[in-house]
Amino acid sequence: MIRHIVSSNLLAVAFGLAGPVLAAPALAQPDGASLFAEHCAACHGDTRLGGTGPALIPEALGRIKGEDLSAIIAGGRVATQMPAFAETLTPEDIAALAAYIAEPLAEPPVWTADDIAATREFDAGYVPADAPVFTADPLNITLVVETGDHHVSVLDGDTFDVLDRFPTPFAVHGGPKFSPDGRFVFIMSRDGWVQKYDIWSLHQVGRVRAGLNSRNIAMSHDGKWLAVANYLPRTLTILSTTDLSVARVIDVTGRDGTPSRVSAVYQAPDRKSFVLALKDVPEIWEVATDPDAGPYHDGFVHSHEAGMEESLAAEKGLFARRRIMVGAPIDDFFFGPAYRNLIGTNREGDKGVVVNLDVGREIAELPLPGMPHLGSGISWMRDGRRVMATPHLREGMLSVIDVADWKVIATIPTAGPGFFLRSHENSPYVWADVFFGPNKDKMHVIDKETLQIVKTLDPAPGKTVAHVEFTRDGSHALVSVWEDDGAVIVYDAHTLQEVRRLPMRKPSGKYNVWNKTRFEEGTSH
Ligand code: DHE
Repeated sequence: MIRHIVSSNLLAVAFGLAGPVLAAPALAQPDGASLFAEHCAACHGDTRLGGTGPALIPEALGRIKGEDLSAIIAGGRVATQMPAFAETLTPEDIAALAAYIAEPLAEPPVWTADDIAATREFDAGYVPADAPVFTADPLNITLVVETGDHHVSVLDGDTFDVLDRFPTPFAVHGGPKFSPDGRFVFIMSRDGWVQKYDIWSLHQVGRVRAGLNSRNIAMSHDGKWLAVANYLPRTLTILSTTDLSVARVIDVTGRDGTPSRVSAVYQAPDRKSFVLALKDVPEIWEVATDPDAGPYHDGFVHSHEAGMEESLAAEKGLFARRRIMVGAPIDDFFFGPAYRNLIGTNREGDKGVVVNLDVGREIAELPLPGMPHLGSGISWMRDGRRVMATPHLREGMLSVIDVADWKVIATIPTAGPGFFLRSHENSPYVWADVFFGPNKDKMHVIDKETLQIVKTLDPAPGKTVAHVEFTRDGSHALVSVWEDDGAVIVYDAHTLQEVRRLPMRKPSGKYNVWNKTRFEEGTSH
């Protein structure tokens, strides 16, 4: 409004319409907040926390910055309802809007159990099938998350036919989590929506918004509970998997009272617990998913090393919480055998810290420079000893660690920093992508015994090639061409020859029901 007054004054002056000659007023700067209210709030919410469109806050916009944000506002987003504003807004308006949505929210948002419950929605047309509505092996189904147009394709793992393709919430991140019987899958978006889908019926069951900005989800050992790790608000939401109702919202606050984001939550089935790392305070939490879960029973040993003692939650029972104090906040982590230890990385990404979950303290430290991506770690038996490997987000190498003594036994140079690793018990190879840099189109295949690269695949020159998943029996490996007009390439996992190429819209992760529900040893979490 102010801008319109200014422009009519200027016009009047320019054309000599006004009586007395006025000094030209200073040009008003476009106001991002008013522009947002006028043009964006209807879809993205008055509070910027999302509506029919996604949340527009720095936590959600992540890696989209400055000019890129302006370009999206100006040009719109293909295949979404986001229109182009280049015709309606000036470049200055667009820049002001981009700056406004990149600003953090003034106050931390509140999102209570009641708010969550109010978002629950179920598909009226959903009728649970008594048996799979398809003839394919239900345990060899592979889901492909297509982030290009926010869909998931349901693949028959034997024929590679697409059985269904369904819409997901905007910007799915992290691995979907299956119920232990492999029938249902839960999918999370960065805006905190959790979607439940029935694989047997090939039908969505419903959705709920469990957080406002979320990291990942974890399924409890018995399939009853789903934990949602949130950045906003600072909470861990626990949902009932049956009906997506809220079982508990746990405030994530350090022992000293500092609220914290959750770096990641994973299930520790052998311990009947969820284990989560806190991003802003030096604590790891263990939350019982069974009233009699191991660490919570009487007589559990306390250790009292300065600054690293563990404490048992005063309460016992379902969702009882235990804090483990560590030296520094942990960003992401990977479990050792039998879930006794975890190896985490610090936020600086230059070392690994091993925390023993039984005694509740750090037991080892190892050099892991270059931002190890431990959430993508995998483990296998090599020459009679269990090893784990992790890629590094900032260096072109893989670290291979002996998990008995937590020593780095090998460093495998790669053609650039990678994001994901995968193998299978029946495969002699580890597949490692090169996600970043000029060699992003390469995929290394590495011998699990010799730790040598045996082949480097280059299936789509110039395009990002990343993330691998195996079929149930390990006979085939599925690789993403991570582009909007991308593909999933099916390889014979032994001959390393291409068998099939399925067109997909920016396929990111792929998840095989068997490998995920049976904790197949070549898969991460
Ligand atoms: Fe992810 C998994 C964290 C950026 C695609 N990512 C995970 C997990 C964590 C994590 C903790 C494990 C969750 C699980 O599966 O339960 N990711 C982070 C980050 O901290 C980081 C570096 C910064 C961020 O923006 O959050 C990050 N991740 C990305 C991307 O930029 C990727 C490539 C594209 C995207 O979708 O945003 C990406 N992350 C993925 C995928 C998985 C994942 C596909 C699941 C891999 C799997 O095989 O399980």
